[in-house]
Amino acid sequence: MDTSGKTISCRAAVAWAVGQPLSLEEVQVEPPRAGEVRIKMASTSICGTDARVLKGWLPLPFPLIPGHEGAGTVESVGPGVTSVRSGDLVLTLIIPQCRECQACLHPRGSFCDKQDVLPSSGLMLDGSSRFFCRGHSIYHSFRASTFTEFTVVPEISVAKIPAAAPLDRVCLLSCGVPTGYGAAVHAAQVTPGSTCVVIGLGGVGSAIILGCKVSGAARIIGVDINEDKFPGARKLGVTDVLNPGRLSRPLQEEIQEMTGGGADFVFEAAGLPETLLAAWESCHKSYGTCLAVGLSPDDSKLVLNATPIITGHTLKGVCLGGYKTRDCVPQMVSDYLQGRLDIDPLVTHQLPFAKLQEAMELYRAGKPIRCVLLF
Ligand code: PAD
Ligand code: ZN
Repeated sequence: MDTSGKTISCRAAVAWAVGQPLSLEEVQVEPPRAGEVRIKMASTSICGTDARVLKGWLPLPFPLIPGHEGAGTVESVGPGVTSVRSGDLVLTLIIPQCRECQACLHPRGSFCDKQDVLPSSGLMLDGSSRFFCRGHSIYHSFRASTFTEFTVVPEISVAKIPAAAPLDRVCLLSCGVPTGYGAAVHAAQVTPGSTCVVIGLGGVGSAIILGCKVSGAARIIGVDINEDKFPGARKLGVTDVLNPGRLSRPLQEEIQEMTGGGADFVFEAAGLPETLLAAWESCHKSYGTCLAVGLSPDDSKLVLNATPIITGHTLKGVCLGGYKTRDCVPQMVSDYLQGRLDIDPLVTHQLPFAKLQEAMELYRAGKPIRCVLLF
């Protein structure tokens, strides 16, 4: 049946309010307007950012359809869309690339002005929503809602990927993997022989490990309060593990001693101000680099001692690996297809979309690195 130009009714997860369980509902998805793309989702995975949205740690308007890490097939496109057409395989992008704004035009800029993360309107670029449920207009999350059989996103938030890409895997390449891998390889430019620390060994932290390893790091210290994450991290390349809950002194003091004065690269991927401070204070004070990758709760503050700032270490924030997303994400999919980037170990769980509640439970229990939901 040709659905283009028509409103589609389908199943989606709606978060009606902060802290409430997700509710599987029948929703109406309007056709894409100018510069928009409607996607039939094939897979999505649960990213730490989604959990933060649902807990109210990020100020998004509710009710909303969560999710942003997804893969699917273009169902139809709105007027003026030229980069994809019906039938193309695509990934949704939490950070768009409009190729027109100051950030996009700058060689090092990646946080496109047309993003909807910080701050979040929950609406498409024209200020309206494409989702309806039981007579209510439903907000989008980051203009990338993926916990739905069909979604509408801006063309600038879509990465076209090769037709051979396995959609049940490459959804990870929509957010978590470029975020972590890019933080190590692209933003930090981890050097061979270096000592790296990764705080938070979830999907993003695991991708950071992949990036450190491929860059030739000699030592990778993995840090997590959940020791169930240690065996998987060791398989990916972590050489030492630390549980801050079992240390008799602050994490930064432990790392300073273990490394004889601080690490070359420290990645924060737990998304808390206290772990970010520990990460900063774990760097070598002269030449270390601290990468802030995790998203701390809205309005949390990072308070640094001002005097030692001058000693030479660097604090750098990085979003989606610092990549220009539409240019770089398809390249990562090609790297995966050609065996240069192995993301398969990161998919530890797979469930049908109908079992989203179970997947959320597994996430809350700290079980998966990534749980992929299949539509
Ligand atoms: P996740 O929940 O899979 O992993 C977080 C890990 O941190 C878990 O293994 C936790 O056990 C661990 N953790 C929690 N508290 C602590 C602590 N005090 N000390 C050490 N470890 C701890 O999430 P994720 O890997 O999907 O995402 C991690 C963060 O990155 C999160 O804040 C998310 O919002 C952020 C993110 N940022 C971007 C970006 O572009 N900057 C993209 C995607 C995710
Ligand atoms: Zn832009």
